[in-house]
Amino acid sequence: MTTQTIEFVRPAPAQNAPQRWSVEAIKTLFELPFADLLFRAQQIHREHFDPNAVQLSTLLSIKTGGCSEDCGYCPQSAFHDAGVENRKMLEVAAVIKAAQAAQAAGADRFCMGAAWREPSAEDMAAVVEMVKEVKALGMETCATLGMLDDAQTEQLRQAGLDYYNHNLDTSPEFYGDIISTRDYQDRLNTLERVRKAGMHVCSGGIVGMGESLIQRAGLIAQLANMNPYPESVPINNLVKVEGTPLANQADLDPLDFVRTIAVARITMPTARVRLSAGRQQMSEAVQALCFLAGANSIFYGDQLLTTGNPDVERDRALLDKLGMYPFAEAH
Ligand code: SAM
Ligand code: DTB
Ligand code: SF4
Repeated sequence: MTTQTIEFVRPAPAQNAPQRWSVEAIKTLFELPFADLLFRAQQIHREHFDPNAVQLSTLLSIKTGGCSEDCGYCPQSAFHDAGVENRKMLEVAAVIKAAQAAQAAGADRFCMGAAWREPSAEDMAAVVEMVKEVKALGMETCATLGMLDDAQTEQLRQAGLDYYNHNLDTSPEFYGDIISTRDYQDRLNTLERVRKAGMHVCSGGIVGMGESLIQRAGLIAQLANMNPYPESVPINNLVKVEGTPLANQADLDPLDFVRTIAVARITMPTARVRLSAGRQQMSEAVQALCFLAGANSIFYGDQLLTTGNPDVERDRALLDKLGMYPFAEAH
């Protein structure tokens, strides 16, 4: 796989028309008859993408556990007792080895995640080295390290970081029910810095945390109304981890998850919409509906950060069964 191939499959930066989505208009999309919603999403998907191609992104937790934030869903928060140890940051060599293995298995993007509120100067020196070396392998690079200041954003850009992931997670109205240690505006500020520095923005959220329909619509409105909207939009289904405050949250109806993917596709036509956390708990039929609804990216590899993900063989078998293929292997 060459860098050139990866450049070719990357979608054009989102140059969205100055169309603003009201939360009400998005709620109306959610309430469409299921077939009408999926038809509309599929039409838009086909206008912008090969509908049978999917982007494969492998995640690696480069610093696990002991996080100073209190995000109610997260097993890595030091506020919860989810049995996740506070580990040291991985060595650069271990990260590169994992990236090479991911590339050999067919991943085209490698995302390095850290359980930090924000990186320290010392952390940044190691991450810069990781980004440079993963980039040199010819993979797309992504990192998710918490909040960034201007200097850190610039350091990452210069190291060759293609995408920065920082999720809004939910709507502004529901946010305070889930996280108290930093506010919504902090997240918007980090995303703005990433955008200004010229990196691609990866931002999405989690559904199934007990949000109302209007709050779910509110998350999509926040994302879709960014100008430009994120190039990459991960939609996570809450992974309920024992020991976190959301461990006993009621299951989201899987069809409501599919609807969220469809609404993301309709409101952000050229974004990679990633069917993200929660796939291990999802049937193949629901995953197939997500692809039909416009999802065209998945996390690939048997581990997310601290929780499981379908293994590579199982995902390859599912893609084969659906006549789908990785973007990087298209044409
Ligand atoms: N610490 C950094 C931050 O929060 O920005 C980066 C890593 S953090 C684990 C990245 C994202 O993972 C969160 O914003 C959240 O959307 C997602 N996430 C964490 N725990 C999850 C869970 N149990 N279920 C679904 N998504 C989860
Ligand atoms: C994203 O939106 N989801 C990923 C990635 N970006 C960093 C993380 C999912 C984490 C699921 C829980 C865990 O494995 O700890
Ligand atoms: Fe920390 Fe990120 Fe988990 Fe929040 S989501 S507790 S910031 S690792």
